[in-house]
Amino acid sequence: MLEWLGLPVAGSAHAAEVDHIMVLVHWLMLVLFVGWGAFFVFVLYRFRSRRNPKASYQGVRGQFASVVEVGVLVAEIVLLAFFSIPFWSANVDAKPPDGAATEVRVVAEQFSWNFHYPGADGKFGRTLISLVDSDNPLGLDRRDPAAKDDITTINQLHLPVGRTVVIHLSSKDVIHSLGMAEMRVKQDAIPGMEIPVWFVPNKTGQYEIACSQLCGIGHFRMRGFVNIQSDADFRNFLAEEAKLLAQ
Ligand SMILES: [Cu+2]
Repeated sequence: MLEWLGLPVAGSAHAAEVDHIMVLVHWLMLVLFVGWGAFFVFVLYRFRSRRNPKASYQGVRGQFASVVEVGVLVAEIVLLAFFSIPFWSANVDAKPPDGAATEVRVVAEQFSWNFHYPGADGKFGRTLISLVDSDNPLGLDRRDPAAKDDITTINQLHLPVGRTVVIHLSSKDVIHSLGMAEMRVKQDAIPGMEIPVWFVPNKTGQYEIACSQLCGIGHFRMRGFVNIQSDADFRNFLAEEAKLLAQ
């Protein structure tokens, strides 16, 4: 089944588990599709007007339909209770503590992705709405000592491979959604909220970031890239950005 789904490369540590749940859901849906489809065709034939000139107001008799309904319900409860909920608590709720991972702020806006790295001091500098303009889309206040070494990029997210990443996701305007199919990550960005998203990328390469909520007229061009790099390449990227900043 997994090969038939045509999923993108599995690029994060939890990807296999997501794919497994997707396979199970698709099996259930396939059985339902074939089952209900066959039942529909049967009903068309069995209750054709030639054989039933007068409509039956009683409809189907017998317990078969209820038994099938209960079977579907049980399958759905099993999927939820034994797969989805344990997955959620292990991979979404169990966020690693701040400071134990590579941290990035991701701020969505119509129609681009702003990335904010804390720099060498590991502290995110202050941001102010009053400082937001086209040169400073995050409104970063460089007078704040913690902001002096902060690195910002637009539409290019760089992350080291094999290390836990914690993204602090928010939005400047409307609801967007950070969709990184290869990372098996999708999380809405909601103005006024900072939502943590964490994962461990495990394949180097460049992958697409697509906004996954229709967020306005330019939604189609709200496209970024996540670059999963070796440790050395990631450190080079930070060093180069720091050099640009110093100039
Ligand atoms: Cu968007």
